[in-house]
Amino acid sequence: MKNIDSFTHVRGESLFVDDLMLRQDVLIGLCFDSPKAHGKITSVDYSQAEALAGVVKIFTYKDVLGENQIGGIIPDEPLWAEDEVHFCGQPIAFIVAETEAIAKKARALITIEIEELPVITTAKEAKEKGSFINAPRSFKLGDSTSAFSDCEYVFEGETFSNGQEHLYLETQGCYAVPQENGTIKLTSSTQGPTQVQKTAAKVLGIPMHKIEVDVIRLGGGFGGKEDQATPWAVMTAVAVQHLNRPVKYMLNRHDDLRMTGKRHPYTSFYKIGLTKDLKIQAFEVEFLQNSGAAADLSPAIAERTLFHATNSYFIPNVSTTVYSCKTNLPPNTAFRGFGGPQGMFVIESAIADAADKIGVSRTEIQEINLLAENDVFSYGQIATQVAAKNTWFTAKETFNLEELEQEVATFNKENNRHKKGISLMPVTFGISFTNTQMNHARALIHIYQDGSVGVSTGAVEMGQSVNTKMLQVAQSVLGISATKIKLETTNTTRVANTSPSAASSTADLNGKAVEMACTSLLERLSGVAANLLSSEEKNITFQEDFVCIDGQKSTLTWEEVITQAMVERIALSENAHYATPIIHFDKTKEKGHPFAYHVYGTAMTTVTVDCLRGIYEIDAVKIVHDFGTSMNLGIDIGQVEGALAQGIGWMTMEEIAYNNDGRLLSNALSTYKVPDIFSGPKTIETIPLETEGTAMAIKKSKAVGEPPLMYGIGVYFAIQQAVKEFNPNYKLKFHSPFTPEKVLMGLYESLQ
Ligand code: LUZ
Ligand code: MOS
Repeated sequence: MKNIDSFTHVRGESLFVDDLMLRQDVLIGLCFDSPKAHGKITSVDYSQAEALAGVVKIFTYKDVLGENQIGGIIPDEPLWAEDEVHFCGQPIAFIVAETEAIAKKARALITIEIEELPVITTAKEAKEKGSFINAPRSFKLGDSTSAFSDCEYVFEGETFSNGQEHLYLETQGCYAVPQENGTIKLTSSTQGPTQVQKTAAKVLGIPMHKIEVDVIRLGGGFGGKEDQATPWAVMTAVAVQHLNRPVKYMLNRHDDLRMTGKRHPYTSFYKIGLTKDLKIQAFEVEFLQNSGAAADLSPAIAERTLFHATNSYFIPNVSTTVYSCKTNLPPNTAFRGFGGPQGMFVIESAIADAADKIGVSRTEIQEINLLAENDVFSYGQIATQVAAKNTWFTAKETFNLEELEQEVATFNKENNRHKKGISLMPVTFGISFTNTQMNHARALIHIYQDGSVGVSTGAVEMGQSVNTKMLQVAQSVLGISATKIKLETTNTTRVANTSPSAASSTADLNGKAVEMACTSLLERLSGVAANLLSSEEKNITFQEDFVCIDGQKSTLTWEEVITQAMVERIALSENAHYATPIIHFDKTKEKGHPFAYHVYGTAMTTVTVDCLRGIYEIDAVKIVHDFGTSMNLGIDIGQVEGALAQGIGWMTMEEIAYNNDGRLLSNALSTYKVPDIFSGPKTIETIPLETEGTAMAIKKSKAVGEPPLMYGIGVYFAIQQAVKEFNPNYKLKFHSPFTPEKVLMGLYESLQ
């Protein structure tokens, strides 16, 4: 089935926040944010701005009737700064005016005095100064300290992976409209409608039932709208509470880039120990996460880093610790992979380091240590239905690795201007919110009396095609044609208390709820149909809009059964709740079974480096991916390709830069480069591994959103290998992104 949004997307008819019909009395909001990264606000003068014709009101923390607090995991973030600022771009006030032009003019008229305090921009410096968000977390397996003494090889090193801008096509924004009796309807571009509702209610000091959040779809989220869609929505809500007029706020790209957090940069220190036959016996890492100025989702992201610190490898002795370091950057936040990629980059770096120093190939070490059935992860979960080796060896064979290595060796011997590198990148990614209590969802299904069906869930459509998958689930259970089913907007008055659409789990959680609700409806309708056909209820199914007896199509239609159900006063609506079984985690022991299952895969990457200019091309990325039994291979392969491109961008060209004063330098698309059609791989090939799948996944079709992002890490090591081919004196560095400048430096460092 095609993505059900494709028709309106290509015609430009799909609706986003900015497409909504506005009420005539709408006002426009705009944030005034801190020009300094850290300091005490000594004075702010709004008088000139307030005097400007068309400015209706300028809101500050003083206008908050509830709590001036938007922190989720830790309550450490004000909606609007009070007497201190902690990052450049921190919201201080919210200008509401008749037009955007007036609001902008007003913003320029606000003057502020800040007594500056010392600015920390790096995690290392924060650690030195003891500036943390919360206490560190550690996972332990075996005894790494003693295991190192039995190792033939022990290597230590440092890695850095930079942040990443989400660059959703649709920027953050919200349209807030007063309803009656103090109720406010927010149409928000959020992955977490309930989070917006809950936070708005708290800040406004009103019950949650007075806030209705509606989400049509997002023009991309990638984690950037899991937590950070909230402040803008809450600001518009506060304004509506005071003014009783609709207020709209869409951030322009500059404001969005400056004010929102990104993927967390990590500085990490590793120690890896191997036996003579290259078995990794011990692995220790200290992760320094650059969390920014407030917690946001950092503690949860730090946790996912620990969960993925050994990637697809079994290591018997592991000790990992993560520090969430408080700095004066915008609070960093969820980004596809959620700390997992940062963890995996370190183990892959450690392996590359070891291989280089021992004088063996990286793939040899990787292959010997791949995870096998019943191996234990450092957090106590036993690996089952493991496909690490299966995807690895299938990739090697299907893509003729040996032959390719020969070709590349020959190429490198014959060419000096260009060098090629190859890498294999295995990925093992845990599926479920690591916070067990978030793993639940609901669906509400209405069958209308004409036989058409409306499906509501907590799933937010953000381009990942979750609505198409929900439709497929409903269709397959009910046995009716797709045209009879409509996916409704995600709305907190229809489906309440939702978890954000995140953690790759949205289709699983919401899909299971749709499946349950449809199954209940089907049971009722089978009874109605059985009566009409004087048949046994257990022999009744529906297929392609007709009732079947013992699998034989009858002439009785879906619509006729619905008509009869109405006559018999049978309920044609159903609500279902799904909570992932089995999973649990004990944070006091840091052990448990946090993931419903894992997704596996292996990518093989070939690159060509131009050794004169330092630029490179990605010849091909070929992937064997474990989809389980994919319910929509077109959509799933699309997810693999998109995630891969995003992972490659993170590893190669997307370079976030803040200056020492904490000001974002890469604040536009002229200074922040993302992959385009020219810089992407020349070839991407994705082969589904034939596996049975798991009953924990919806229709045995495994979660696909995040895992493939980490295939992009392979590109880093392929480039590194090519640089080393040209310059044997190059000392391996693990400092991403591997930009052409860094490649060029590497090509010519210490070169005689
Ligand atoms: N969000 C979250 C996530 O709140 N918890 C998670 O475990 C997670 N994992 C991936 C992406 N978003
Ligand atoms: Mo996310 S990183 O919002 O799944």
